[in-house]
Amino acid sequence: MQTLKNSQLLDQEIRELIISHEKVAHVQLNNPLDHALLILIKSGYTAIPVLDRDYRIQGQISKAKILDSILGLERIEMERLNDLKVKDTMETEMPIMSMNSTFGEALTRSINHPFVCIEDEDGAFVGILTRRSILALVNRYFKHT
Ligand code: 4BW
Repeated sequence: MQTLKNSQLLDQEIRELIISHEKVAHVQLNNPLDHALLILIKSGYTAIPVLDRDYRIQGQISKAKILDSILGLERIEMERLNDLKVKDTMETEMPIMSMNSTFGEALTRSINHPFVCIEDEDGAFVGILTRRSILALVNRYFKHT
């Protein structure tokens, strides 16, 4: 019986857990790094998605990556923030899932990634699934079974 319940949890849809794209801080490929740093600092997040002009997911950018990219031999070269673009610095290795993915897949991805981007069937950005929302559901589940 418990096994059946566990598989119901793992097989359930992720739709209701997604933070919608309107609420997700993001930047675009051609934005200069100073703009990306501004968005990261103002939003308070460590890393955020990078989208192209057609609203497709291209990668993610983090404060750590930006700082690393302007680290000179003897000083932090702040002037480079305006020369470098998001596309020069972003990470492209990141998980992307579809709306139809299961909670089990999301749980596995969240081990190594604080958030997972979700795209629709046309490849457009729908939103993100965060480790917080995944853990909250697991917590609810174990408290009520
Ligand atoms: O501004 C914040 N509001 C709240 N309510 N919680 C926050 C905020 N900033 C950070 N937190 C908490 C969350 O629990 O710290 C955790 C780590 O944040 P992070 O990674 O290192 O910036 C947060 O965990 P989470 O909600 O599971 O989010 C995991 C990661 O997903 C975040 C960030 O990289 C990304 N993220 C979450 N919400 C986002 C977002 N990126 C863009 N826009 C959003 N709305």
